[in-house]
Formats: sequence, C-alpha cells, structure tokens
Amino acid sequence: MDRKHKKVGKISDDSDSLVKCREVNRRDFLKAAAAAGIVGVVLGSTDVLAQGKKKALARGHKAAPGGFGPEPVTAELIERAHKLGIDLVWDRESHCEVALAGQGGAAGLCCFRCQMGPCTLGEATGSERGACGATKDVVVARGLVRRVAGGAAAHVEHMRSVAKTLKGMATGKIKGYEITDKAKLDAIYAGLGCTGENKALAVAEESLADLGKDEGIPAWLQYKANSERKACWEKLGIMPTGAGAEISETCHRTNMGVDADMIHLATDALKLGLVDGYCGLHPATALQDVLFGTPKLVSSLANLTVIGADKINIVVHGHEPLLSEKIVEAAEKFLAPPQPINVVGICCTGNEILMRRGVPLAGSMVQQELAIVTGAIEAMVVDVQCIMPNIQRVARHFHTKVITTNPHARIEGATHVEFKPEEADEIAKKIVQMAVDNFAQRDHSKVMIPRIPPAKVMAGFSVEQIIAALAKVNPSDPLKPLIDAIAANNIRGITAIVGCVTPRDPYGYRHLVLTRRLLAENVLVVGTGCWAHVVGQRGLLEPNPDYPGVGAGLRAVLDAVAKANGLPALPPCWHMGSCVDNSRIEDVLNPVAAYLKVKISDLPVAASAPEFITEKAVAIGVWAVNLGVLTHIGGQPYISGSEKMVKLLTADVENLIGGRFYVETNPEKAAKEILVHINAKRQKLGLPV
Ligand code: BF8
Repeated sequence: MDRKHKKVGKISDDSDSLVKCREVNRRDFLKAAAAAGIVGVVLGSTDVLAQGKKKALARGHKAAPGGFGPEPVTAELIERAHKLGIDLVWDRESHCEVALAGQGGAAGLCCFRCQMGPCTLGEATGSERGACGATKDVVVARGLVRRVAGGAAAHVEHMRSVAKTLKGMATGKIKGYEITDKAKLDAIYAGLGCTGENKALAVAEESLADLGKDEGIPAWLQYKANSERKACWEKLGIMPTGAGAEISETCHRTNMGVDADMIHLATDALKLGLVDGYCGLHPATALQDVLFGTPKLVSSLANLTVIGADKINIVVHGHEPLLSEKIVEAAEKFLAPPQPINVVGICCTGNEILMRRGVPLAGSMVQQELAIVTGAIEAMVVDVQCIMPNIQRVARHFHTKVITTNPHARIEGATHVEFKPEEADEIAKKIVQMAVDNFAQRDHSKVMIPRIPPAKVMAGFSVEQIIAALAKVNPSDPLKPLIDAIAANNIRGITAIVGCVTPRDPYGYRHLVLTRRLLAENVLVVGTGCWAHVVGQRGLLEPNPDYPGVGAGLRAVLDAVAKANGLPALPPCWHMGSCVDNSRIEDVLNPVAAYLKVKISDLPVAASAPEFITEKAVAIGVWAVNLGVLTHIGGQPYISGSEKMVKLLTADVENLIGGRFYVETNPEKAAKEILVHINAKRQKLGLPV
C-alpha cells in the first residue's frame, strides 16, 4: 500500500500499520507546520561563553585526586573550543538553584505530574507533601519508575528496529540485509521454541510479539533467564508481560492520583528492569549478531586522533548499527573520492562497528562535540540516543554537516536524511556522497587535530569468542580454565564496568581509577558502552605482553589464554560491546553459575556504572540487580529525598532478590567495597581469599 495515501487513523490489517500511520502523521504535521510558517525554536545563536556566563569551565581536564592526569587529546581540544568561544558539555550544567544542593531535583523531590504544582518537597521548601498529598517517598518512587520506563523504552525501540528489519529481510521486502550468523539464528529459533520454515521470520515475529503481549511472559525471558531467577521473580510477582503493556501501565500508575504506595511502585521498577533486559538488550544484541555477525577478536584504534586531517571524515554516532553498517560498506565501495574516506564511531554505534568491523573508535558520549571541534569532520551521521543537540550548535562554527537519520529523532537546524531499511544501501551511498561533496567546504586553516596518536585496542569479546579462546586451552571443557583460575584465586572475581561518562568529573576519572584498582587485585574486568572508549584511550584495551598494572595471577591467566590462541597478549580488560551488549554478560554468568551449581548471587562478581548518566543506564542497573548482582553506581539516581527508597534499593532488596545497589562517587572507595563483596562471596563458596 502506498503509505502517502493512507489515512491517519484508518488501520489496515497488516501488522505494521500502526507504526506506518504514526510516521505518516508525523511527516504530515511537519509539512503542515512548515506551510503555516511555523518553525521550531532555533538553538540559541549566542554561545554561552560569549554571553559572559563563564563558570565551572574545564572540569573535563582539571586535576583530580591522586595525581590523575588529564587525557591529553581531550584537554587540548577543550582548550581549543574555549578559545573559539564554544561551550561544551563540561561547561553547561543544571540551572535550577535547588537542584544541585541535593534538596530538590537531585533528590528526586520535584514533581511535575499535574498542573496543581510543580511541587518541590523536602528541605528546599519545607514541604512534606505535594498539592495532591503525595509524600516524598511517592514522588521519588514515581520519578524513578518513569526513568526506568524511559530507559527500557529506548532499548525496546532499538530492538524493534532490528526485529522489523529482520522481518522485512525474511519476507523479501528488504533486500539490503542478509543472515550473517546462521548458527545463531538456529540457536535463537530453537531457544524461543519457534515453528515454521522461515526461521528468520519466525524469530522476528516472536521477538516483536514480546512487545505487544498483554498476558504471558516474554519469550526472550523464558529463553535467556535461568530457572532459579525465573522462580524468584515469579514468587515476587514481578514477572513482566509485553513491553508495551508494562511501559504503558507504568505511565498510568505514575499519573497524579493513581499509585501512591512506594513499595508497590518500586515493584514496577524491578519489573521494568526485566523488560529492559529481555525485550530490549537480549533480543537487540542477538538479532544484530544474526544480521551482522557475532563479534570476533578485532584490532583497531581509539581516541579523537583517529580523525585524519588529510581524509574525508565521517562520524557515525548513536546506537543502532542498521545504517552505520551500510555507511561503512558504502564508504569502502565509493569510487575515486578526492581524499581517502575515514569512517569513525562515537558512542555505542561506534562500539557496534568496532566489534564487527574494526572501525576506529573516535570517542565517548562527552567527546562528541570535540570531534567537530577538530574542524575536520565532513559529516556527523546520528541515529538515536545520547546525541546532544548541541552538536548542531558546535557545527555552525565549521563546515560539518550534522545529518539526522532516524524517524524518531531530529535536531533543529540539522540536515535530515530519513533512514528506511528498504533503501539502506541508497541512503548510505547518498550520505557518503554528501560527506565527500562537503570536503570542498572545509576551511583547512580551522583544522586542529592534536598530534597524539590514538591508542591500540583489541575488542570483539562476544561470549562465543570468549568460549572459543578458552577452548584453545581446554577443548573438551572450555569453561574449566576460567573456573579453575577463579578457584585458585588467580582470578579473584569478575566485574562488569559499564555505562556512560560523566562531565561532572575530570574526563574518565572514576572509570579509570576503578578499573585499574580492580585489575591490580586480579579482578577480571569486562565492560561495554562508553567505559570502553575511556579505558581504550588510556591503553587498557591494548594487548600489551607486559600487562602493566595487572595483578600477577590475572596476568598469568591472560598470558596463558593468549599463548594458547597464538597471540602475544590479550588486553587486560575485555570489551564486550555496546550497552545493549550487556546481555552478553548474563550469557557468561549463567553458564558459570551452572558450572559451579550455585546462584548468580553466590558468584564473586559485581557490576558497576561509576559514571552513569542516562535513563538507559538506570534501567540496565535495575536489570543487573534483578540478576542478583551487587551493582555499584557512581551517584544516587535522584532518589536521596526518600530514605525509605534508598534503604529499599541499597539494602532490603538484597534479601528479596540477591542483588542490590551500592552508591559511591569515590572510585577508590568503590574498588575497596567491590573487593570486600567479592572476597565475601569467595569465602561463602569455600574459595581462598
Ligand atoms: O548506550 S554508555 S552515554 S553511549 S547510555 Fe550513552 Fe551511556 Fe555512552 Fe551507549 Ni550506554
């Protein structure tokens, strides 16, 4: 059916019709608004610095405790931006007077749920109750639950895009994609209990059905969670049904005048953590592996200096690899460009194409503005999530084209080239051509790329790759070398360090200190997300045979596995991918727990998001707690206004579910506490400490 002529509100019987209607509706609205002369508010043309609001500048490269030095590339580019009068994420902060004091917004005590407010409770105002009578506990709980819903929705929509592309490919409507990992498709087909000859179609439909379910638990939860966890969640009454129903119910329950019981609301947060894990993370990761391949060891480079002064530079940024994969291909196939084309990645899109194609990592979330500040970016191509609208404001200083591509996300002033998987190759080619054409507009006198080489990185640690590497040590029982190393205390435990980078600290401080402290104590560190950018830039993903700073036991294990695989060394930390790839971590924990015949909560493991900033990170953290894992976070997630909520999430929940949150800003203290936790778990298992 021709989508242009479909009437809004008229729903056909094809399963995509609701989404199509919404898309048509939105485009029609934009056209109508433009015809009526209505334009969005253009981002301020005056820079914050130029307005004389200089404050708290350069937090990104100030000195940190313990002689922690600034990351030199970042520091040089921050300085350059400031000389040009460009304000950066480090320069902008909350404008609410009571927020940062921890008494209002930061404590989770500001409520906007209705027009009787807004109400700010607690110390800031002396109010104990909002206009409706909601207590601090209820206001805090409602805010948290909505944030977890927001994070889960982001991962669910990511997964929806991938599943719909797989479905389109399976039905022949989408031509540009193919099955790259057939074995994985077979495993998922069996794991989900699918039927039918067209396996890709069956898997895609089953995955999409999980989003629309109104009763019964998600098939992916049945498939991926272990039976002990399922029994625990069942007993607690937090088993979710479909993602759409759960997220919708949350939006309802957190309206003014609906759910006003903190504990009852908190159960929703736990349930949404499971939605995040099993309707978002797991299927997104696995279906991407089916389409683009399961990562294998790959070598590349990391830091903003992967941008080349003599190259046409295209940055791909965001989270979904559907288009970025195609842009890499289109750039490779581009005939006779005036200069070599250099595609580099930012945020998790960067992690996705590093893991599968070895594309260099340009930078983390907080470095996205700095990539443009080099003056050498022809196009920054963005999809969804963690894309700061300010990139368009920075791009105005240079020739850089910011190109939005996702139907869900536009930025005022940016060029929009809408991505449709049916036309993926043509769209990718068009975008690469736009970048090539834009090279002629580059002002070479404005190019400044620090003369510091990028760091070497090795990535690609999917579960399949880890098992394959261990199988070279023990072909008949691949997990045994890992279990033996843990039992002998050569590996004290495992910690997954994940998530964002905060601009409220010297760049990467908490990630680096925590990672280094744990490595020195023989803790195997695996990780994902922006953590990987930060530690990669500082050499912690480099396979260096000297293993600097790594404890002797861990070094011996890494060395033995490397030698068995014919490699001079393995990196001290294992990069497992983007934030949706946190699902891979459960796929390690489950077999290790099964091998030892214990629960995940009995293992000497921990999770940490020391610099978390996004709602997605909060949702992932709740999922990790649901798995039974101690989950460190580097700041309270706007809940400190409720003592009861803090107690519930950092203590009481452990008795119910096995995991809990642990909040600590100081990475030195966090490392100590994580080690205490790991040692306690070892002792309980009767292992040496
Ligand atoms: O999903 S780590 S800042 S880029 S949210 Fe965003 Fe946080 Fe980076 Fe990836 Ni994850």
